[in-house]
Amino acid sequence: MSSRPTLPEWQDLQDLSESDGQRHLRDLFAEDPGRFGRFSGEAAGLFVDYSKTRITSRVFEGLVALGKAVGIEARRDAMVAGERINVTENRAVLHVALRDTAKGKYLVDGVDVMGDIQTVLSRMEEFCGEVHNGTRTGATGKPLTTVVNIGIGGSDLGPVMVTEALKPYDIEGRRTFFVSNVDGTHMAQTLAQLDPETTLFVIASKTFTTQETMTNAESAKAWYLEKGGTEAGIANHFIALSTNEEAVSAFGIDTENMFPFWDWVGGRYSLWSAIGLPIALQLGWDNYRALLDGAAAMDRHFEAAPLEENLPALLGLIGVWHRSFLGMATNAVLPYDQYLHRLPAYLQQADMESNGKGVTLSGAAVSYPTGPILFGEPGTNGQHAFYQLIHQGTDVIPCDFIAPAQSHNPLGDHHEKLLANFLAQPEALMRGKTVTEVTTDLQAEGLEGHEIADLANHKVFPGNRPTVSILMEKLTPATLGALIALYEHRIFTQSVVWDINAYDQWGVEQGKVLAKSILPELKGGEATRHDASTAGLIEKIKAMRGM
Ligand code: G6Q
Repeated sequence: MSSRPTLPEWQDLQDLSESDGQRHLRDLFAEDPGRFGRFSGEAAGLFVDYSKTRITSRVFEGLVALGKAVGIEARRDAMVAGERINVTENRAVLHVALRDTAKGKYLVDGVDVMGDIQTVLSRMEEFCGEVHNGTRTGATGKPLTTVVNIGIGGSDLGPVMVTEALKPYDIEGRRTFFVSNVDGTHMAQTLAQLDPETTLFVIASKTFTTQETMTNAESAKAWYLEKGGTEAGIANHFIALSTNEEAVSAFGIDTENMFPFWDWVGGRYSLWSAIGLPIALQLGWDNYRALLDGAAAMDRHFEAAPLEENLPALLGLIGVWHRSFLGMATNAVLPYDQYLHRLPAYLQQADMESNGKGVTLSGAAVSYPTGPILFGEPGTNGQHAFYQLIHQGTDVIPCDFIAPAQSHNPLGDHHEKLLANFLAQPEALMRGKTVTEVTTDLQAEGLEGHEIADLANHKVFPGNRPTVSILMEKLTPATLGALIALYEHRIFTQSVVWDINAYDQWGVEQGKVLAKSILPELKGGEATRHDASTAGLIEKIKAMRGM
């Protein structure tokens, strides 16, 4: 059993969850005019307001005390020092090294990895330059204007999210497609939009063994050859981003055309490595570099700021408070920016794959809830869909509201309206609406007696629903980098408090194995032992496919 709940700091918070944790935010704001100033902060171009979360001064102090007791700072320093903090895979966790090239040294097993990082970054920069200026072309001499990234999970979601988020920075005339799903529809629909002479396929896979990616890569190669490409032309049209040189060669890509990264870069933390190449190809090197620099600015804040002022650490601690002490099981991420429409999907992986764990670092069962279920959609769309449950449902769902103050598309008063919603929702979720307020409103509408009594309870909003508001001047490569790093370090902080490993993913590995064993059976092979439901479904599918 995990020992965290035996810590006096944990027990103090347990006690506070019954008292301060039950206070209504409306009252806390009324009592303390300084609440906003005290519970907000700024770092790396992001302003973070956490005053509408369910904390009091005592809870804040209790959370910081817990953070110190579990050694957040020491674990952070161990991560940055290249210690093998991913204990179940015996790996260091050094995505911070990829973006802070100015810092000098990052060691793994006493060896400085900065030289390797610089070499790959320089190769990536040179490659982008050559593609952009036309010195690197397709086999027939045409410019490579289209990139198709073939990858899944961590080798897909980051680059997809970033290229969508930073569309205003696109190099004109360039297109990037992402194919992840093994469902042939994804590949077929993409291929239908391509010209083989101008397309560069980027095969992105840390292991270069992932079934979906290898299947899609083989289909892309077959298509290229079928459309008139030659074996020799593969070198012009296929490159690899991977850690597995042998498998890349075996696939038929010259390792000259492979951009490596290292086992200390986790898949879901890899957009800062060679996996980010499609981003740089679409946006240009300077914008990719600015993304890395934005993340590095947040890293510096995380590494230097005391816990009391450390935004990622505080958001992590508040997340633990909501999740483990107040029992809130979910977290909604609500970007009020259409360009951030893939952010929830990206963070879903970052958070749920990292902190969806039930045993401690030493393998003991945890006795408290860990990683929340994360979901989200851009505002204001979500308001017309699932916000109902957030306002009046029986579960309390902490929400992150994210918005840029300035729009890339200042069309009429659209942005003011967007921002008005960005502000109105957290205020309403915090305040709620009492029965007295509802009654007054209904009276003003001319209703009376039983009409009011029939409706009043339905129109009451309990409020006291916690939200964090994250503001930036504008969505730029730098602010996006900082935002992603803010979440990465928040997730890390939570894993330290929960005493779990945020950097392995045995559930994902299990999925990769499971499908492989059923595949031969679907192709007509001998059936192995299954439960009755799985066996029955296999037979049904075969029958439907005329087998
Ligand atoms: C990420 C996970 C997982 C992984 C994919 C793709 O942290 O490990 O999402 O990124 O399964 O793996 P490959 O890059 O090895 O193909």
